[in-house]
Amino acid sequence: MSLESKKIWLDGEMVDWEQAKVHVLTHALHYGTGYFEGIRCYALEDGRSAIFRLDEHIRRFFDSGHILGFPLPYTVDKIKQAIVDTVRVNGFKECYIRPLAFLGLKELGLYAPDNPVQVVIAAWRWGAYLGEEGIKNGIRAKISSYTRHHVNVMMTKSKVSGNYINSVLAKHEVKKAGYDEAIMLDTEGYVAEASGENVFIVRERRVKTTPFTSILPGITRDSVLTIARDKGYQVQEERFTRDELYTADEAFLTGTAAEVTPIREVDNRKIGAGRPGPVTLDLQQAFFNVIKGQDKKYAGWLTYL
Ligand code: PPE
Repeated sequence: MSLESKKIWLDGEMVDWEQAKVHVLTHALHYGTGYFEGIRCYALEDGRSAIFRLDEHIRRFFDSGHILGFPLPYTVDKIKQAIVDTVRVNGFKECYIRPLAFLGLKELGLYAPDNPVQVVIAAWRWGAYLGEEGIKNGIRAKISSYTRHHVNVMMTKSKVSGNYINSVLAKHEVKKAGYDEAIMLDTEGYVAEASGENVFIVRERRVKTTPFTSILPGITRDSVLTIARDKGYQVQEERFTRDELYTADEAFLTGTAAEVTPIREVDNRKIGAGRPGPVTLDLQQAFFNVIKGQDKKYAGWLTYL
């Protein structure tokens, strides 16, 4: 992966990629006091490009700041325009977009109410997050020994930078053990989410995913739930246990970066036949059709460049 591009939007200006810098005493660097989004822009068949569910990502970006109490110092329209401009100025047909807001430079110490909230929007090319092979044939997951945040320890509906230490610990743990992705349990022992994705299971063609309680409310999760309902699948948002995951017919992950990635194995146990199942493949294909603009029913989810 190369993070390079021509320009990055920094505090209201387009600056050269090399110049998009902050001071080492920036508050967020010390305490994780930032929040971010991950958005994808896709090349469509007709030659245009479109950003997927931009309004929902912007809504969550503002929600994150509201929850933390460090609101964005811009309007929704300004941020939306800045995101579109960042993709355009870099000439990307397809890219991953990373808006980030964080407490900047003024004071250190936990109480720093007057530090500026700085905002960055960067974009780069990012292929299949869990690998092309993973998207096609499924990944091998492991339940992490690290528990997902308790809802009163971290604000899980806010995409806070500091929250991700928990994900980094889990991801490193399972990668070192030879697996592709970590699945984390909540403080009561139910399946919560993966290090950077939401989790779905399928049994007897019924689709189930974890409820909002302790997870990031994923926009891909919402898209897949909507598509599944529209296709007539029975859908439940209900918590489930680790052994229910083991005995599912199919399982998959959803996320902006990971898109829809099948899970073929959890803790060395095959899920179903050990390869992507029919419902997963059906939903994955439907999702790809939507993001590529091939399904007019969901055209409202695309912001054309
Ligand atoms: N849970 C977590 C913890 C999470 O980080 C993500 C996104 C999701 C669920 C799925 O949310 P959504 O993208 O709205 O469907 N993870 C982002 C960060 C990945 C990274 O490594 O950075 C992403 O997919 O962009």
